[in-house]
Amino acid sequence: MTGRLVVVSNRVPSDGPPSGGLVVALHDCLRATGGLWFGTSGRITDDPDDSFAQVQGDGYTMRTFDLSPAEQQGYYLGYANSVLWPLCHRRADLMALNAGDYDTYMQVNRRLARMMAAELRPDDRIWIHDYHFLPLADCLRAEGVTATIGYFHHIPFPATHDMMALPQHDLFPHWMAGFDLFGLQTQRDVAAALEMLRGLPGAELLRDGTISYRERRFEVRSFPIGIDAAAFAEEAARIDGRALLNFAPDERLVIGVDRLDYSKGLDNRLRAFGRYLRDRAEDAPKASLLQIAPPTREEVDAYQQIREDLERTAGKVNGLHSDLGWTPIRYIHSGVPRDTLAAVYRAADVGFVTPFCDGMNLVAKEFVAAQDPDDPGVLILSQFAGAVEQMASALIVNPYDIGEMARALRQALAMPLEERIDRHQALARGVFRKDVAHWTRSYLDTMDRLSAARA
Ligand code: GDG
Repeated sequence: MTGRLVVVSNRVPSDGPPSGGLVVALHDCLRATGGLWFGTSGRITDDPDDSFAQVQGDGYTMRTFDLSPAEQQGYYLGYANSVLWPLCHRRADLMALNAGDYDTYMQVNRRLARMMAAELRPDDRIWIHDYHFLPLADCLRAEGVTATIGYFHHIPFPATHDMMALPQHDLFPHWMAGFDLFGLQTQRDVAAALEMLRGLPGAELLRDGTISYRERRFEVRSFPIGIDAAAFAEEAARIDGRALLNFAPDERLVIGVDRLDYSKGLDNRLRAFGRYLRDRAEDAPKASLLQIAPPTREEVDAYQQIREDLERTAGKVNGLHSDLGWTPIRYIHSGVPRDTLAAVYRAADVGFVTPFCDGMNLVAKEFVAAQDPDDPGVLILSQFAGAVEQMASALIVNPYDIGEMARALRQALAMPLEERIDRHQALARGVFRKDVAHWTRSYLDTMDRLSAARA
């Protein structure tokens, strides 16, 4: 075991007890090993200085920094969320390219590297999270940091063809090479990354799986993220979700839970549900769709249309199919507390998870963990969610094919108990074994192996 664990993520849980799988998992690791957690404070101040505020965590310390309004715009809303996010989600057409945003993104990464370098030790293990900080290792190297640095990309790795749409595409491998370990969600992502590197002058894929590029060597591997399945299952069984929902006894429930993001395939999902209602036989179960869709990144142009589209589609379906006592789509445009969410998953007959493109998709895993094993619901899962590599026993659908999704709903709602149990058991085995603790352990063990090999 080497030195301290140092985590970097865009936000840190400095406002209160950590919630959400990833944050809790990182919190648990840091508590066990002690260490530092760097990230933005969430405060936008006119003239932020080059110093961290210190927030005491449980057994570790958080160091937060403020952003200026221009940094929030260029680094966060601009390059990270209006360029890298769409690029990595096969929506290069939505990229808002703007040289100034790229410069600001680099400035924030350089500023953070400068501030961090003063605090780091050579035996630290540094674990950087997500696309906000792709160039951070390279910037830290420029500050003379020699410690082992790992990165985890929570979102998909872009296909080589899409990557060419990024004006800085030639820098991407250079950023990757600043890390010792470049972690991705799936085998599919690893294949995409290796394809890009294979064609690159100066890059060599060595026999042992490492990549040599210019002066550096690094590894690209997949570490599919999990959830804290045991805790989530316990939470789900605590409250009666059906009582919360005020449903008719014979009414069946389909659930969708997503940030309101164009990558999540929400409009097609609502259309597929409408198609199911249109085509269902007289005696088919009466099903309602509860779609929980809290808004995100509302300041980004590409997000403004989604809400309108969804409201229109939900209105159309409800207009066609509602009756005096029943509204088939319940659409909630705000977040719900985590314990309510867990209970509602458990009460649902179908988990409807249909993104066009998703790094992993934790909702699919949460839905499975929350089910009653003796009477489980059925998971319908997009072939384009990273989770599909581990969840072959779900009903796998193409989120562009409305008819196929409608048929999957029919199949799920009519599925006999025995088949539901078989499928659920197979899915639950993976979700409980490959939980978030397994994910952090396997990532950090790989980092330790790399540090030991370099020592
Ligand atoms: C990124 C990648 C990858 C949603 N609504 C509410 C709520 N949520 C929670 C869910 C789930 C989380 O938010 C969403 O996680 P996802 O994995 O589905 O998607 P992203 O936010 O896009 O996450 C993704 C993930 O990073 C981890 O690596 O899987 O592919 O895009 O936990 O439950 N939670 C509460 N109320 C809500 O209304 N409490």
